[in-house]
Amino acid sequence: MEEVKLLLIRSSPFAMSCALALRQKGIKFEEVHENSLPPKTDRLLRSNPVYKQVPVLIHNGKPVSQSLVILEYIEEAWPPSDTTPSLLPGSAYDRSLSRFWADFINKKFIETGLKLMKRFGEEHATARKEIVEQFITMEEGMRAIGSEGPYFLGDKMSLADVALVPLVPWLPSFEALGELKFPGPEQCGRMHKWLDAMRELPNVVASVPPADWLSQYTATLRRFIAEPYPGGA
Ligand SMILES: N[C@@H](CCC(=O)N[C@@H](CS)C(=O)NCC(=O)O)C(=O)O
Repeated sequence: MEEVKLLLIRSSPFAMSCALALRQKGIKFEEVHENSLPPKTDRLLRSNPVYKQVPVLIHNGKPVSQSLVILEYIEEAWPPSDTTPSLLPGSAYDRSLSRFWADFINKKFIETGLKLMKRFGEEHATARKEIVEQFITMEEGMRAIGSEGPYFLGDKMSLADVALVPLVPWLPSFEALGELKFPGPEQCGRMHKWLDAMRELPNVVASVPPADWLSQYTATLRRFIAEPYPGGA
């Protein structure tokens, strides 16, 4: 009997991607909620001693960390079969595209979005500008691939979609934290088609928190980051 646990915090975009990948593969797993504020648990420090961050996948007692590594691990540990879908497209070139966009989303887009919550001043102003540019870059990327969608590369979900799924609940938070508005369907039709399709999927709904809850949480956390000890010395 396999034992699969995912260490996460509910707001973590990277954890949402791992949870969706597990659900797409049909793998039963336990969600283990870590502290969203210090202190970190011994369990987290032991299982991810290098980065000390969530998400961590623990498969039969063995920890795997860094969400892109976890996603690749899930694809390899539960390989495609008649009953298990692949998270990668069929051709080597399309697989490279899916990995390329998953990497861009993970290292650029989501990290820029998190700066809207954590950073102030010039860094915040730069992030506000960059995140809108990156949204448009993804629209252009989808159009260059040339498929109708609704997924990033076409009619099947792949790593690029799994990496981007945190945008489903985080979009209103990014807009509020950055005091910005992403381009609408008239300018970014493929991105909005993607968002509309992803919002309807039961595995997505199960893997992301409600957008309203997240907006309140991120606004509170930003206030806390700005002034960790209100009224304190
Ligand atoms: N590159 C990592 C990023 C993970 C990450 O930033 N995790 C955040 C939550 S979203 C975290 O654990 N932050 C707590 C900390 O860094 O102390 C990945 O893709 O897994």
